[in-house]
Amino acid sequence: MTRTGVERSIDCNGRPLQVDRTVIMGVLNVTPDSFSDGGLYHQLPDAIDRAQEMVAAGADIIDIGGVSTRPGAAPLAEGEELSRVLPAVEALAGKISVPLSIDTSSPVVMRATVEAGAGLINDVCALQRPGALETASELGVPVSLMHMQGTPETMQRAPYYPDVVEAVYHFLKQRQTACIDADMEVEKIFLDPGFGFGKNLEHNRTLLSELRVFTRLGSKLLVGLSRKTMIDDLLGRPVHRRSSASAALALIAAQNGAGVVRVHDVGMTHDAIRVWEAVSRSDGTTSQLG
Ligand code: 7PJ
Repeated sequence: MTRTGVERSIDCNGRPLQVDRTVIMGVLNVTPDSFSDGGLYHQLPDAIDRAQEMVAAGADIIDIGGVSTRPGAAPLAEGEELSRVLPAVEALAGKISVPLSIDTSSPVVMRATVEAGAGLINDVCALQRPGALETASELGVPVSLMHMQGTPETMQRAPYYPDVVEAVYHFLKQRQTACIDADMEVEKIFLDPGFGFGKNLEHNRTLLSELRVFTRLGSKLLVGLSRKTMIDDLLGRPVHRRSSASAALALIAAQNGAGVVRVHDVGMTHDAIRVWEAVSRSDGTTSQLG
């Protein structure tokens, strides 16, 4: 049962993604140098186990990334990126039931992974690399466009905005328009303010509290706050002790209009969000969460 009684889903390369409730996107890093899980899932069997564990815990989609975008990270050659992510996509496409998302900015990686079964392109560069927009449009899968100020190498040096909400809104609108002009459907575009990507604590706090403003753009919002430095700024927590705060931030984001939350701690986030959804049903009934 859903609030409207009608199931709404979008097609992700043959797999449906149900979007009439908050979508929980589980993060699968296949990088040897991830800041949040330190290369734990770099080996293929470990990556497969981790993805299956996240699906069992309630993930609606798995986001596979092969490039570290942590502050200060250097760019990576396309071939190296592909050799990390393609085996994971190939292995998982046949093994898990939920759609796979690919966290990449490279058109070569987009094409190879979508051909191998990936169903969503999550690009932290918002399809600005040469050829990325055309490739994504041709592949026809949903896309996520993220705002970033600078590059991962430089973005946290001294982020500055006259008005952070205005700057991010303007950028997302412009990238959304570019996608629509390239024949993409607005329902297949997700927009992401890019927490921590060239933003200080005050910028992140403002974007989170004003998040609902971005829903005016008419696309679903995707938000990643999980285990980010913002939590260290607020509570003084090393990365392995940021789970509860991450679940709280995901819930706040969902309550402020996020349609998709990108998280590492799937079980905790799933329970927090599904309980909120169940008790806030507009028809006044509660449902069994199961
Ligand atoms: C994000 C992402 C995010 C989207 C990363 C990390 C760094 N993709 N990829 N949004 N973050 N769309 O997980 O902390 O916030 S990598």
